[in-house]
Amino acid sequence: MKDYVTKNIRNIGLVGHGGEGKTILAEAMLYNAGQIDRMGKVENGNTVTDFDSEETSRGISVSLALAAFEWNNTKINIIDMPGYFDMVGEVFSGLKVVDSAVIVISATSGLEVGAEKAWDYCEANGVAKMFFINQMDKENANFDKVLDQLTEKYGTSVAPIQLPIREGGKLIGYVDMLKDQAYKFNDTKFGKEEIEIPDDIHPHVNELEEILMESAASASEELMENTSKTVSCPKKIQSRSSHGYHRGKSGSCILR
Ligand SMILES: Nc1nc2c(ncn2[C@@H]2O[C@H](COP(=O)(O)OP(=O)(O)OP(=O)(O)O)[C@@H](O)[C@H]2O)c(=O)[nH]1
Ligand SMILES: [Mg+2]
Repeated sequence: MKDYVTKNIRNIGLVGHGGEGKTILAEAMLYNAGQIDRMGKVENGNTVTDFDSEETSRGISVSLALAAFEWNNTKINIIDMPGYFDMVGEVFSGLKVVDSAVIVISATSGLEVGAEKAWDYCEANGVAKMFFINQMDKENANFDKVLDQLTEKYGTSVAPIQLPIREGGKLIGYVDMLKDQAYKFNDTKFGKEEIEIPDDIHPHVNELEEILMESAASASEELMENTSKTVSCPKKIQSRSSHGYHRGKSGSCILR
């Protein structure tokens, strides 16, 4: 891999309750970035980050593992950490070296104690965090329920940056809240096409946009002063809310 200057390196930890999909998320990131040709399976013991014999025999992560890929000229170092409590020492070690963390939550089981603990450990270590709501392909996935659980627990510091679009119980695309744009998946590799935001979720998007602005603004005084100017101008939210996320170490967003 080539050399990168510090500003083009990110160290990101994957944390959360056991079995929510951290290792498979790491695998999907590596695949999407072109770092691996095919995605492995935890059950087959052939993923990049679950490789030692205990992990492959038990089907769970036992120790933290590092993987790296390039995305938009930035080197992303991913540290996949175990979710089961017996291995919590690995999480403490991992959080010492990351700048930010993704707390992975299943859209079927919702907010579990392991995710709550991960949030607390990130707070204790001053690590910026975002939630990734995973397993959205499952029939009983319930994004809104998980979002409600998170806002109830963590207030307006949590705001969605992507919303799922489902049709007939299947995930068919998403709304990028920062770009104010909807996408539908298509058959090409990683393929997606731009679509209009569906009518049934349009009011929801407007409502959540305001929460997103408030959340970003609360992480930065400068943004707080400008919030009223930006709410009516969604395209500008992107740079401003990312700025708020990076400035506010406790800022958090929902990715999917
Ligand atoms: N359908 C579906 N299954 C998933 C998804 N993500 C993970 N899984 C499955 O869930 C199981 C657990 O996934 P892992 O990636 O090992 O979960 P983990 O969070 O890394 O688990 P620990 O490291 O042991 O805490 C595996 O059988 C995965 O194939 C998903 O998005 N959809
Ligand atoms: Mg794992």
